[in-house]
Amino acid sequence: MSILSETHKIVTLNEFIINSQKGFDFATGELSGLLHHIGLAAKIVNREVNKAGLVGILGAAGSNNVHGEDVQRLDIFANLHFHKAMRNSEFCGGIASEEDDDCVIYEGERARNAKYVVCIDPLDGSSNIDVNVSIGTIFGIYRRISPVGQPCVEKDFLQPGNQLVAAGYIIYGSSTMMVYTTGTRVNGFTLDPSIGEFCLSHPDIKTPLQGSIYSINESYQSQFSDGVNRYLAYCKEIEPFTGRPYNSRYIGSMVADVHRNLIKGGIFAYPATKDNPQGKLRLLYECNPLAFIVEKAGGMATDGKNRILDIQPTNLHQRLPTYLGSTAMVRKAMQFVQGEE
Ligand code: AHM
Ligand code: MG
Repeated sequence: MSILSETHKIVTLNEFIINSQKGFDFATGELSGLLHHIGLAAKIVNREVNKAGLVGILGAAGSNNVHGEDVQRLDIFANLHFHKAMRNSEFCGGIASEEDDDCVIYEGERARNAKYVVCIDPLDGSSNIDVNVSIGTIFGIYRRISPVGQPCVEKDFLQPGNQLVAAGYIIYGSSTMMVYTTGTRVNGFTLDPSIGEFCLSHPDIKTPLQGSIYSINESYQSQFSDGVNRYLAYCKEIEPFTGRPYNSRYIGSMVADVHRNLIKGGIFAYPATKDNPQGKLRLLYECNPLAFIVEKAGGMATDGKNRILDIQPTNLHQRLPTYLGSTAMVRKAMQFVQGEE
């Protein structure tokens, strides 16, 4: 007779979402429904990302494929499918997406009565999309502030990250993972393609206080401030007691860089440059959701001075300098950026 150990029980994303909801007496299931639909869209996008290498066979973006269908760019495809998923969930009043100039407000009674709005970068890491390097989806979910019963408005999306109800990312990499938090623990689920389910693989992720990886595009060195350049020199100094020199790792897909550092410990930075005084990354759908996750895993996220999650957005696509990851490393970087080192 063999006994199946409790520890080997497979927990799927949907089972996990439903079980988590049971912990809240007044939960209506709407947030659970949203998360379920995000997981569904992620699987559809994952299927398409996996086919990206077959472009020569299936047809390049912008052309017709052998079936006479339009071949879409993957980022447009991802945007469309996350829109579809959110609209079909009936729990989302609208989306602010990197792919759309304005927020998209859904019509109809269910959308007017929906409690939540979503900020999303449907497919981040555009330079890596066509070359088989990890890319990702980033999302943040807010409770709307406009009255339920009316269409959502732009100010529903312009909330500081400290108001996030849930945030997460999907990484399409050597395996596909969804990592999310509803404000307590950060949990990671790996897609098992053989059964088509995300399965709990990384429960209660905690990021190390101190790591040994720094992730930054050093080719902008001539455009960084003196403080940032002094910090880069510090990362490369030989100082065995503090684990330096740190390892340089930069994929150019924020989700992949942040995910690796979250697990192993490290700092990810995209500072201001002379050409882009606000950096490159977008507050609403890149920085805030990842800052929320990093903080909930025990890390820290700042623009060099202020906590990212406390910044009041004024514009859907606003950018900001970003430093996030292991708390001790981010603190040190801030000292350099602020000229204290
Ligand atoms: P994107 O939204 O056009 O994909 O740009 C965001 C990406 C991030 O994932 C990544 O960290 C950064 O851009 C890389 O930019 P750079 O090539 O300037 O280093
Ligand atoms: Mg992006």
